[in-house]
Order: sequence, then C-alpha cells, then structure tokens
Amino acid sequence: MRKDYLIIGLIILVIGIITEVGFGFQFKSFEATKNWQVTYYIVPESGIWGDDIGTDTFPINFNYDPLNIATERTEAIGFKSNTEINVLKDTNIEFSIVADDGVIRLIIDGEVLINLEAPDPDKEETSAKFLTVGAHFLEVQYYQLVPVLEDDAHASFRMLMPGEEQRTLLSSGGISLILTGVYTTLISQKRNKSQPKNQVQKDIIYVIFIFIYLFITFYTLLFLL
Ligand SMILES: [Ca+2]
Repeated sequence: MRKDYLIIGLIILVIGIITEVGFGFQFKSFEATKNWQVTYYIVPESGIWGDDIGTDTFPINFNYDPLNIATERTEAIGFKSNTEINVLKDTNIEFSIVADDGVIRLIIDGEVLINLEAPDPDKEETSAKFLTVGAHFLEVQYYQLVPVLEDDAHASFRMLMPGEEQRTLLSSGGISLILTGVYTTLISQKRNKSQPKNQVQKDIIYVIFIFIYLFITFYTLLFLL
C-alpha cells in the first residue's frame, strides 16, 4: 500500500464530496405541466397574423436554429405558443429567449416580459421574474419580418432557476473530483515495493496534475459564468 497515494486520494475525495453535497442537490422550484402547444401562421405583413397553417408541440426548453417551417416556405411565417408551469415555492425564475430575422415576445400571465426585435443577426435577452406558488401561464410569439430577410429564422426559449447553470457546473466538478479521489485511493492499495521508484514518482505527478487541472478548470469556469 502507498500511503502518499492514499492521503492524496482521500483529500481529493473529501473535496469532491464537499463540493457535491454543497452544489449537487438542486430542489426544483417549478415544473412544466405540459409542452408548448404551437400554432403556425402566415405573416402577410410584419406583426400581422394571417391564416393558420398547422400545429406542433415544442419541449419546454427549445432551440430551433433554423426554424424548419421557415426554411420550407418562401413567405414569412410566425407562431403563437402557450404552456403552463407549476411553481412549487415562491421564487425568481430566469427566462432567456433568442431570435433571428424577426421579433420574439414572451408573455407571462398576460404581461409582456420580453419583447425582442432581432432583424439580423441573432439576439438574446434574459430576464428574471418573481413567481408565486401555483400555476402560471406562459406564451411565446415569434414572427419573421416582412420582406423575409434570410432563410435562417431562429427561435429559442429556456427557463432556469437563478444560479442553476453554475450549480450544475460545480456539481460536475465535484463528481470528477470524487472519481479521481476513488481512483487514486484504489491504486494506493495496489502498489507494492517492487514498483520501480521513477514509475511511482511519475504516477504521483500524474495524479497531482489531474487534481490541479480539475480544480483550476471548474473554479475558472465558475468565475467566468
Ligand atoms: Ca439571419
């Protein structure tokens, strides 16, 4: 058994477990009760809704770049969509939308939260809203500008609890550290004295390198986000 491997392994393992306990458990503060129910329309003039041309469903977080129906048709199109979420505890929720070649609008409980004009290229806007416990009604509307600018119309939507991305990232870092810690602890049990000394030193340097790499990577990313 190699004590130095064991100590390094256990230190990495403990840091990984602390990170995972601190950031790995996220309690959902909302849940989507259904997918987006989508109706497509012809848009004869910017902002004017013409005949409806079909229906669709989108997952609760969607990213259509390009929006297929816009690439299949020469005239401008748009869609109106709605869904419902159930908020489990009073909370701020971040909403992020992206559009290209048109206008996208997010309406929550009848109130416009985001109205984003994005003629070309892509534009993104994020806004948080405090929502109380219970059901809330969401609508997203998108239409291409007339005349049609390009054939790469883009519409995307996602919703997150504040800090969710950073917590997910730290949680992945915690899991990497736990795995590295377990691996190092396990190899500490396998080594024996017949191992050539320079090989052992190389192994130690390798493990320390992995540890430093993981540590720097996920803390750097944390500060960047
Ligand atoms: Ca474009």
